[in-house]
Amino acid sequence: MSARPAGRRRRLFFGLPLDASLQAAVGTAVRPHVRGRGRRVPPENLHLTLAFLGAVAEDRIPQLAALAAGIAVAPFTLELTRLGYWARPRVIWLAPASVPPALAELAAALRERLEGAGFPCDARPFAPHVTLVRKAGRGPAVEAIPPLSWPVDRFCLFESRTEPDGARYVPLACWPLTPAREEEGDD
Ligand code: 2AM
Repeated sequence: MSARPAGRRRRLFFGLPLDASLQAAVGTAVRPHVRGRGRRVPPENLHLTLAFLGAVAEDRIPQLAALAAGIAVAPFTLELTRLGYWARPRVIWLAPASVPPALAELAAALRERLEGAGFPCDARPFAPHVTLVRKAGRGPAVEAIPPLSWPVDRFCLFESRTEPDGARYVPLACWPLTPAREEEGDD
C-alpha cells in the first residue's frame, strides 16, 4: 500500500483586507510618527488578521472556504486611530478605537468553526490590529492619529507567500459580510 503523497502546504490566515485607498491613507497618516529602524509593511500588505492558521495542506482549502461561507455577520466600521508598540514581537501597530461587537463575533465564529474542523488557532486573545512595522527598534512618536474610517464589508482567506523581496499576502477568496435581516413584524 503506498502512502498518499503529501499535498503542497500553504501558509494561510483569515483577515480583513484594506482597500488600496485606505492602505495609502494609513501609510500617509502614520509615516511621520514612525521612528528608528524597522521593516515597514508595504501598503499593499496592510491587513487585519482574524485567525492565523499557519501551514495547511492545500487540499483542505475547500473545507476552509465552506466553513467561511457559512458565517453570517453584519458589516461594521472601524475607526483606526490607536498607535502602539509590542516590544516582544517588536511591531508597531494601528488599532481601532474600539472593537465593534460584529468584529468580535466574526473572529469568534471563525475560530470556533476552525477549531471544530480541526484547524488549531492561536490561543491568545483576539487583539485586532494592523501591523505597520516589524523589527521596530522603538515605539511610535504618538499614541493616536486622527481616526481613519474603515467600512468593513468582507473578509478573506489569505496566503502568505515568501518572495525574494519579502512576504506578500494574497487573498485567495473573500466572503461578503451580510446585513442582518430585518425582523418581521408580528402585526
Ligand atoms: P502580525 O501582523 O501581528 O505579525 C500573516 O503572517 C499574518 O498572520 C500577520 O498579520 C501576523 O500577525 C499574523 N499572525 C498571527 N499569528 C502568527 C504567527 N504565529 N506567525 C506568523 N504570523 C502570525
